[in-house]
Amino acid sequence: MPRFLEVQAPDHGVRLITLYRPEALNALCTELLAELANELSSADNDPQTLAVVITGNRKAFAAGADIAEMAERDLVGIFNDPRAAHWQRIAAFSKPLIAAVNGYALGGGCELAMCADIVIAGEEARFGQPEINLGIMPGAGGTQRLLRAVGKPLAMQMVLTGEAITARHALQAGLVSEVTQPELAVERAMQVGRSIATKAPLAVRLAKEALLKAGDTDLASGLRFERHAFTLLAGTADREEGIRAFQEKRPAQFKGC
Ligand code: DAK
Repeated sequence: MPRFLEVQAPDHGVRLITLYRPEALNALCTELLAELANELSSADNDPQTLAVVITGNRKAFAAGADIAEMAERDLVGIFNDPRAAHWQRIAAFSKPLIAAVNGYALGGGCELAMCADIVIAGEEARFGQPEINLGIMPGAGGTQRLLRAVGKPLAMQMVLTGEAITARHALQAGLVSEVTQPELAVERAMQVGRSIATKAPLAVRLAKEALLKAGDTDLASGLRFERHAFTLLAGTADREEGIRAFQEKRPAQFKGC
């Protein structure tokens, strides 16, 4: 049983994972990160799970890496930091990951939101990379993913000043896809997840992979990947079902094959 997560069984294909370390504003200690990486691996292998929503509480999605834990690590400790492998496993989750963010998403918390494919923010959410105030810099994607999401000027401003931005600013900048009232963020994220869960799982998986390629490859390679992925889907029963259902004017019943 995880100590720092609450996990619900899939609801219409969507598994809800809630970070639960309220006394430290969901600071991402190594154990929490390990539990999250394990939970996502298990969701990846579970055919009943077609998407995952990750959330925190009203005050904090996550206030970053655990500063007390970080203080104990010297250079060699950071060099051999087990958190890096947990972050890699989180980022490698192959199904759609939706973050429902309320409150603080700071440092590693903002980086965790950026590992998600879709981010829904409650209007009181705050996104920031305050590591610079601690004499360090982001270490889990906060320079690379943030710049790709919001562009150079805002990424520079956030990382170099450590100042957080509002949910509305994050929406305008492209860091989040929707802003809701705080109490509706999780339900809206679940709704988006349930919508995705009705689609053909192989098409969803390849579409996610192709979209992620756009962020880390040149256009010609990205287009080549898209073309191959598109072609692969021509061999699936779900493609046949999708087209037939359209022609027969009925909802498609996808099977993931
Ligand atoms: N770590 C540990 N404890 C934290 C914490 C954190 N990041 N954030 C908050 N807490 C704890 C506080 O110490 C306090 O505990 P008690 O004193 O009650 O025991 C409790 O949560 C409530 O916090 P506050 O009393 O401070 O609450 P306030 O409402 O007054 O302020 C705040 C909320 C979010 C503005 C403030 O707590 C704050 O500034 N927190 C720190 C935010 C921060 O600097 N985050 C960045 C951390 S550095 C890497 C991967 C990732 C990273 C690095 C490397 N590798 C794989 C290499 C990431 C680094 C970071 O995220």
